[in-house]
Amino acid sequence: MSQEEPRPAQGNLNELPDDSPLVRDAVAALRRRAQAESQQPAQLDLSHAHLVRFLRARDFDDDLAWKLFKNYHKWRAECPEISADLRPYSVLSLLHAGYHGVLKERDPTGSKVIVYRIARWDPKTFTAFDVFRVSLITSELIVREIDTQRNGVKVIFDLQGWRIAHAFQISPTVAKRVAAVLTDSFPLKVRGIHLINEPLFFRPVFTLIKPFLSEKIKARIHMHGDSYAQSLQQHFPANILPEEYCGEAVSMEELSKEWTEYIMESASYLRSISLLV
Ligand code: VIV
Repeated sequence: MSQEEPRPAQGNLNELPDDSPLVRDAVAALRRRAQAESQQPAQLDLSHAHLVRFLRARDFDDDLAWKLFKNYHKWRAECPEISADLRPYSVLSLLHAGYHGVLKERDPTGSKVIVYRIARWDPKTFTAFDVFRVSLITSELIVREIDTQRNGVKVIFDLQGWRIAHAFQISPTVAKRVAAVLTDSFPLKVRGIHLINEPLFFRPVFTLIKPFLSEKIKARIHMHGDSYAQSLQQHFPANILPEEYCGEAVSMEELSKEWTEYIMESASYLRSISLLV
């Protein structure tokens, strides 16, 4: 521990920049632990940029950050169908169909906001694994931003168009994997999950996922139904929401086009963090 800075209360370490000595010390400690305790340390990314996100996601609690680090690498190794190849080519037409977009503005608490539109997912063409990979790709890109490491993410799922064919894709294995990334297997704080236009027969799918979720995450899930305008705006101001969702910001079409371009520009980074290419 360096002496120059007084140590702030644990949560406040999250306010410190990457080059702060206290942050560097915590990263170095996590690196030593990974080197000492993992089977194949040579294959791990032990860079500052990679390690610091686990610390910020757990407010610099060393033990929780280490647990999250292990869970993340275990999850990725166990789910090759989703995570082995993060190059965007396999999901290109899903991206072009406008399946998701990332809002330009953060919400008032600083969270990054992602909107997914199930109606743009054709379950005959894309499996749940493909669709999941889109979320993983976008998560890997946004987690590089320091404000996202600090303030986490909120997602809005527009479940309009949810059909039996979608529900069939959500096997117990997929449900477990969804629950794992939401709770303790990805270095992003999940600050809110907002479902809109959810049909009645989405319930069974939610029932499948629920037992694997922590109380904390369950409390952050909001179901808004199809007259969502007011209740959604209690969480997100209209000026950051896309026009399709009663907001005043640019359209989903625009957002999803821009985010797709950003994903394509990031293809070589995504390749570099893939496991098998
Ligand atoms: O991927 O922070 C049945 C979040 C999400 C992520 C990932 C990270 C993350 C918030 C999810 C949310 C979406 C990777 C890091 C879990 C991918 C979901 C893929 C499935 C196949 C979509 C089908 C629709 C769901 C409906 C919503 C379920 C909620 C209870 C999340």
